[in-house]
Parts: sequence; structure tokens; C-alpha cells
Amino acid sequence: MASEPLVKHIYTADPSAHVFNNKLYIYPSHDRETDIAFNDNGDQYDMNDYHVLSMDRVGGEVTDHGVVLHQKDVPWVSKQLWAPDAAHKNGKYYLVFPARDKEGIFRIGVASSANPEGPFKAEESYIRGSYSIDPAVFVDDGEQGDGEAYLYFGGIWGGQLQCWVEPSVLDKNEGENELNTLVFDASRSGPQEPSGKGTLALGPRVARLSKDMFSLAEPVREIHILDPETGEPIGADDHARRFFEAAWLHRYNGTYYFSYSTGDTHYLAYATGSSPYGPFTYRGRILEPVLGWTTHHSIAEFQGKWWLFYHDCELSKGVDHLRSVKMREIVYDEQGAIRLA
Ligand code: FUB
Repeated sequence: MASEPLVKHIYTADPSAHVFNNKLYIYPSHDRETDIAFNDNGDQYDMNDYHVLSMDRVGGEVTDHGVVLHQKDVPWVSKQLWAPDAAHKNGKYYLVFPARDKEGIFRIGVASSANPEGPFKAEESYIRGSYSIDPAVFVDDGEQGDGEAYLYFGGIWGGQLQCWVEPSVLDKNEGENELNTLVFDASRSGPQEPSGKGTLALGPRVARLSKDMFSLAEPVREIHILDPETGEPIGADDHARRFFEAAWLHRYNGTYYFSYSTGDTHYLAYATGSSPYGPFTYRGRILEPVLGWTTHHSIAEFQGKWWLFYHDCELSKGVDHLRSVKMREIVYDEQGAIRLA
């Protein structure tokens, strides 16, 4: 079933959907035209602000709440406001977003607001111990949850996850700090990743957030995505299943679903587990490749149905960095497998 872009007056991507006060809010990237040459480092994704979209019902009018945060109002950022997420806790709303710091290293920052539609006020600095891209915040609320907020993040190639290595690799004794025990190796920047027989894929990262949502409450951990046949972590050469970027966590029927993009093979895949920390066992694909290089999504329940929010480049006729957010219904079968409706 073909879907229409939720809005056509601006390009939007990387939709993170949440239901706040019975209303659907979408926190997307705001794509824009650029003269920057395309490359596999993603330099052409040169976004500098965020909008928030909302709707009262599926198929109803979509409201664009305008610019809710601009790069010029974030003291630590140099460029590239990439895929954001949002969360509600302590009676406040938090926009969590990645961008390059003044040294060109991707970090993750927080901005807060009294309202889900913003505007958001950014903190002076990025979250200490954070790195790479594509943050997703899962608040484990409801009857079965522990009420804690977990920050998921990471992305390889232009997202720099592969640049963060054990200190010994760079002849160092210790990591960046007690929250991030790795160090940054600039020589691994660009479209690179581990490879070779027996080499494991890099896993996404997770850390519990502090009560006020502005810092990490514990050291960052790597998440393992396991092969269902062997029970071993997925290998680096398994590009059809390995994690690339676009982490998302949701809970359905007491099971934690970790979903992600496989990047250069262009799938949205998912894995399930019994803890927000994983491990997660690979289950399959949610979405086949769309028009455009990137694929990035979120999953949320709204008005009694489950929805996949994603993007493609049909409106821009295939320009990779000019994307449009769409939504499609998903269903779960008796084994909890996800299918497009
Ligand atoms: O929008 C910029 C980047 O493209 C995101 O951070 C990735 O997930 C990919 O969609």
C-alpha cells in the first residue's frame, strides 16, 4: 500500500513518534537543500533546525509547529542536526538530538520544554559521555516498566560509531571519562566499519538516563543482537542483518523490541528481548528498501493500532537528502512477529 507524505511543504525524515496527551507528535529531522557534494560520510545531510508535527487522529490534519530548536541556539553545536527523539518525564518534554560538536565529533544533546510542541531550550553542553548519532529515548513506564529512561544511540560510517575504540588501540591508558570508557580515533572516520571472518558487528549503545534526563546515570554499554540459530552476536560481514543506525525501542506484550536500519542494505530490521539492555535476538525485517539511501523509523501505538513511521524520497524524486515522513499500520502475529498491515 502506497502512503503519502505527512507534510509536503517541507522535507522531513527520521520520524520519532510519541503519543502525548492523546495526541500524536512526530519529532523528525528537517531536511534542506544544499550545495554540499554527496558522499558516503553523509555530509549532504546538513540540517540546522527541528520542527515538530502533530495530529489529533490518523488521516487528520497535520500541524507543523514551526522551528522548535535552531542550531544557533545550541552553544556546543557546529553543524548537522541529525535524527532526534523526544521523551516525557517529570512533567516536562525533552528533545534529544545528535550534532557535531566544535571539534566535528558527533555528540548527543538535550533541550527541554514545558510543552510537547516546544519550543525547546538547549543545555549549554552535550550529554557527558555521549557520542555518535541517532538517539532514541525509551521511558519504561506503564504497569510492567521500571519507570526509568534509557538512551539508545549509535550509527556507523558517517555516524562515527566505529571511531570509538578501546584506549589500548591508541596506546592510551584510559577512556574519555567514567561514562564513556572508549577513545576517539579520527583515522576511522568516514564510510568504514569492522569486517572479516569472525569479526563481530559493532552494537548499538545504551545507558540509563539520570532522573533529570540531562546526564547518563551509568557507563555506556554495548547491546548485542544475536543470531537466532547460533545465539552468537551477528557478524560484521552480515550486512543484511547487522546494526547500522536508527535505533528504536518499544515494548509490546511485555517483550522489548529493538529495531534499526541495516544501512547499506537498506532494511528496517528488528530483534526482541526481555530487558531494555538486551541482548536482543534477530527476528526479521519490518520494511524493505524504500526510494533513497537511508531508512529510519519509529514505532508507536496510537488510537488502538500500531504504526510504523518511516521516510522515503518519493516527493523529491529520489534525492537522498530530501526525504518525507510517512506512516503505515503494522500488526503482530501470534508469535509477536511484526508485519505491515
Ligand atoms: O538524517 C541524517 C541521518 O540519516 C540520520 O541520522 C540517519 O539515521 C539517516 O537517516
